[in-house]
Amino acid sequence: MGGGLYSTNKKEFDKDLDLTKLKPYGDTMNDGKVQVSLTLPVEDGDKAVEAAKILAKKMGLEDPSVAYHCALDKGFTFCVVYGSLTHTVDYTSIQVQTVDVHTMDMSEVNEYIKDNIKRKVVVVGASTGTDAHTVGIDAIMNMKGFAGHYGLERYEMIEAHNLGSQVPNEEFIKKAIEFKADVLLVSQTVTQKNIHIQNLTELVELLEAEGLRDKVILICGGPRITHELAKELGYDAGFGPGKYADDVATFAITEIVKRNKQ
Ligand code: B12
Repeated sequence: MGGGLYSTNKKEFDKDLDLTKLKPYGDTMNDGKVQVSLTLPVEDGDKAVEAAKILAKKMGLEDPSVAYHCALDKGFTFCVVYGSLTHTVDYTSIQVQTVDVHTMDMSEVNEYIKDNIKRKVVVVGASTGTDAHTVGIDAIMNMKGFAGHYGLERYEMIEAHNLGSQVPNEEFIKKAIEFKADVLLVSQTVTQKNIHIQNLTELVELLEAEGLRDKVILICGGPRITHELAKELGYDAGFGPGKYADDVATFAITEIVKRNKQ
């Protein structure tokens, strides 16, 4: 699309691009092509396929076709539907809240801490409440890290304590006090019935009641956590997919230094 073979045609391609009426791109500009997967709780067959197409039309897909379908189990059909989206979005009007810092790598983080904080930074993390998912918090904290980014345990100037999963908020706070945490990391993966909001809110309330909220950098993360949601819930920052230990470490240590200067 952007380069290589197609680069000489880029101007032609972009000719019809109107960012106030942005549509998905499949093969040609503004064709709106999308692929959606869904599971219907009915037997696999022609009726299920037709139902998927009708639903796709209701979603705003023109000329939907079911590219693939199969029985997931008795009474459950998985469908991949392909079609052209009729809706558009005004890209120019979109505002997003993101963590606005230039991410330092591991050695830069260590140097920054040595120069500006002059002692190890203590980080305590957990997947809290009933949430049993550990892969997210491990990706951020474990020595080996994730996707080529070492975890916080690897950082010379960070003392990292990963408490694992299903840690009740009260226990999490107890450990934060015991380890004299500078930074608290909370992972929330399950969002059914907004359980993550409940859990995250309860932690803020408990920290406030203990008089600890202002003494720590409070960060949450998970597949459906955005920075905007985190701020709304009283956190200093929120990180979702595609964010790693270096992003979190950079935010936390620059925030500690900023606060100490105030
Ligand atoms: C593995 C897995 C499990 C494993 C977990 C094992 C383990 N030790 O973690 C097991 C089988 C135990 C499990 C159980 C359940 N699971 Co599950 N699980 C998954 C699965 C397949 C992968 C999750 C994962 O590991 N992702 C990889 C990590 C690296 O990604 P990540 O968490 O997003 O982390 C990144 C960022 O979000 C961020 N991040 C994450 N945390 C933090 C924290 C901080 C502080 C920061 C800064 C950043 C950060 O950094 C990471 C790296 O970029 C997902 C489906 C999927 N494909 O995503 C379902 C999924 C999460 N599970 C789901 C469900 C429903 C459950 C169960 C409730 C099922 C059930 N009915 O029993 C139980 C819940 C049990 C419980 N009490 O929590 C749903 C959640 C739906 C929802 N919206 O709530 C999913 C989405 C599956 C689905 N499509 O329905 N699950």
